[in-house]
Formats: sequence, C-alpha cells, structure tokens
Amino acid sequence: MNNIKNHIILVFLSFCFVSVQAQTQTNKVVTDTLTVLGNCGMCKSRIEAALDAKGIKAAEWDIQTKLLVVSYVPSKISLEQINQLIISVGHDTNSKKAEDGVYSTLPGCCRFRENPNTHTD
Ligand SMILES: [Cu+2]
Repeated sequence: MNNIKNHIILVFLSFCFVSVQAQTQTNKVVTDTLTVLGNCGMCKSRIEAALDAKGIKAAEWDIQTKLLVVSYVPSKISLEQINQLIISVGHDTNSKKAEDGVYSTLPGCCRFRENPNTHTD
C-alpha cells in the first residue's frame, strides 16, 4: 500500500516537473538586434510604439547607431512579424522595406531615405 502511495507521489512530481519545463520553454525570451532606419526622437517613439505588441517584452532603438534591441517570446511573435510591425509605421529594417505609401506619410524630418542625417544629435 505504502509503495503505491510513493509511486503516485513520484508520478505526480514528475508531471509537475515536465509541465514547469514546458512552460519555461514556451515563455523563453530571446533578444535580437536589428538595424532600423530613422532620424530623430519622433522616429524613436514611433518605432518603439509599434513594438508595443503581444510577445514583445522590451524594445529600444538608438538614434545614433540605428540599432534596435528587441526582447521577445518566439512562441508568441516571430522576427518576421516584428519586422512587419516596423515597416507598417514607415521605417525600413535590414530585411524589409516600408511601402512607399506608408513612408510618404512620415513628417519631413523623419524621411530617412532623403535626409538620413537630420536630428541625429
Ligand atoms: Cu523622425
């Protein structure tokens, strides 16, 4: 009788362990760096606001280096979808280009294609 009890406890504990492991796996956070073109503080706010999305834990874009450091949960959002969010607000990334129609809605100082060096200080 006691043996069966111990066995049940052991099976239960191993189930707990497996489920904790599975959860850790699906909520794993990955940090990547991508190049995103932009000029100024407005670009920074726009890019970071676009990345206020499900599955993204943190996003910080640097005006000087044009580098975006993004922390996300790959089981919830892909790098492809992250690139899509950025181009949807008019900014080019190293792997995707914003559509001209969206890009043309950006204010003059943010037109990184024509004026790549405005407001970089
Ligand atoms: Cu701008």
